[in-house]
Amino acid sequence: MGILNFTPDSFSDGGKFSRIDLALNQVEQMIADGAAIIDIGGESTRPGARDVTEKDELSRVIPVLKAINKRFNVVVSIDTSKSSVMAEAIAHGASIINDVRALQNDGCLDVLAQDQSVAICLMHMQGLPRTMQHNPQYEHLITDISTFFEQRILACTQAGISASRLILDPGFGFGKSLEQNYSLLANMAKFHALSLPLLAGLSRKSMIGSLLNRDVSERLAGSLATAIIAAQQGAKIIRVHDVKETVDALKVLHATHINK
Ligand code: 9MG
Repeated sequence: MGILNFTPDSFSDGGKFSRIDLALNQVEQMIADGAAIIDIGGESTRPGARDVTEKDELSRVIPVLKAINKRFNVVVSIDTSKSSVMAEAIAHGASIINDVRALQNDGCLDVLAQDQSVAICLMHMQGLPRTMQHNPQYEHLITDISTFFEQRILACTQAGISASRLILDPGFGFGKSLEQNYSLLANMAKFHALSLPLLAGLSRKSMIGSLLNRDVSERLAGSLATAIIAAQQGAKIIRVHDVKETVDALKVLHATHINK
């Protein structure tokens, strides 16, 4: 899964047309590099990030979604927690809804229950982006996150959303300390007990920067290492910025499986 951030700081300048053009070039490159899914986000969920209005998020995400679907035949995922953005995205051909708030916001379950085709990524987050990294606490990291997943799966099925549409993501960096993040990565395979596909998003995250003392522009090697570990733990989707390098690394891993 290649990341396309469409927040104002992600493309340096220009009007809407040139920003969409730049995004399309980036998508074209990610597809050529081997991305099977493009994840478009119009809201920053970085630690400390502030909320975005519905109007702003819609005006960022929908035009680029339409442009991508017009030009490419690729699975598009929309990273949003707003029911109105979900509804519009589905109406314009999104195939996956990637919700870092796991459909807990008002109206999200209903919107996803009305459509039976799109897949849904339910991510775990403790707290909210603005404050989530202020001393996160767990009784038992893996059990607490598993319990959260069970509750959200139940909420989905009770709302009429089939569990077969769900993907689970433990949410690296979302309300987890450095130690908790690495413990989560080491134990990711435990979530297979819930019998749903797993997604891992680790690319360039501060858990890599803090461990290696690397600025965000210097985290490629660390990101590749985490991608491989997540894949070895059975993650089916790896959400990354550096598609070409990650696909190469995953091909090497797969060759060892084929030739075992
Ligand atoms: C939007 N976003 C940022 N980080 C993410 C992660 O780790 N997983 C998912 N599903 N989405 C993310």
